Amino acid sequence: MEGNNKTLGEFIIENQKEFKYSSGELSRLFNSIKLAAKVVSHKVNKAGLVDIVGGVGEKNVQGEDQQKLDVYANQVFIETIINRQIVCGITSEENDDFITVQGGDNGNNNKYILLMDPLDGSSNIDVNVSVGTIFSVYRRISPVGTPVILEDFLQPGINQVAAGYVIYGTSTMLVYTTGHGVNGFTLNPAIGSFYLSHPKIKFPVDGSIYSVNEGNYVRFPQGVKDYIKYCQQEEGDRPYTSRYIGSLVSDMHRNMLKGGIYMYPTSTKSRSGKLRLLYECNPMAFITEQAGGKASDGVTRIMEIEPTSLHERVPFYSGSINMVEKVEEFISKAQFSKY
Ligand code: P6P
Repeated sequence: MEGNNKTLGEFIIENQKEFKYSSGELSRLFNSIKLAAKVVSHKVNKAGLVDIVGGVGEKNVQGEDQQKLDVYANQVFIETIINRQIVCGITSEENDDFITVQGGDNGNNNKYILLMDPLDGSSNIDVNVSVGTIFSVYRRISPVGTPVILEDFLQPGINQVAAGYVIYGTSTMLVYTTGHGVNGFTLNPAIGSFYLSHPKIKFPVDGSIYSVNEGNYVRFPQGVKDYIKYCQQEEGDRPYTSRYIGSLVSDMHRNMLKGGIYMYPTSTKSRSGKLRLLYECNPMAFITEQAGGKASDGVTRIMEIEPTSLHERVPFYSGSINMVEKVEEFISKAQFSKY
């Protein structure tokens, strides 16, 4: 305890029973994520001083320049998770295919799989803007004791057993859910422990912040253009405030605390949108819904989308329920008026 704030470890033990199917597995899982987050946080906070900023000259499966910290964070999370004997497979934004975690000589008895974006928003790294790690956990569907298969990773978001993010900002925070609400823990770097700083986070039902890359305005669907113009009208509590950091974890974290909507629509430049369903949209949707918000692709609930490939992209609208329903209304009207 620090003051009257319990540590992440104490909180997990107290809430162990909430993690269904667990036999101490939640603790082991989160202990590995906690450790990896501390190691990456240390490196991120020294990025300007140590030669780990900038690209490595490689491109990841998304065709994006891999930043050195991307590669580093990916390695740290993968190695830490594998060493804890808790998962049978891992999917990462940085890896083309999923990683099979070898079990002991009797095959792999681990029951969980992890999907992650090890360092989201990495283009912000060398300009000293907050970045984050996003993770999502499922129970495997293939038989325990056999190698993990692709279908284990292609489950809809409603099957998630845990999801969370680490935000490497002015302070490092771990925010997660196991389906019983959302809690935030802040790292005290002097001690190396995460302390419960944001218990039972709730998305305000309404908000006045909209987060979207307005540089793509001309490429957006008509309904999205109509909603953005609605946000900019002088009426009632509008115009709203436009806040867009270009780092999903940072934009979503701020909007969850203050009220707002994050949008990454389809556009004539990215027909399916940009964000990846499995390790960005689903975990952020789980957290959003557990905090009382809403997350959709503009029409369908994100967590009910049936995935078809590891790195598939979907349009993403997530945040205060009234704001998401408003943009869905504009999208529906524009679709309807087209015929
Ligand atoms: P754009 C970072 O690359 C990311 O995946 C999200 O973190 C962020 O919100 C978005 O892409 C920014 O994309 O096209 O607006 O620069």
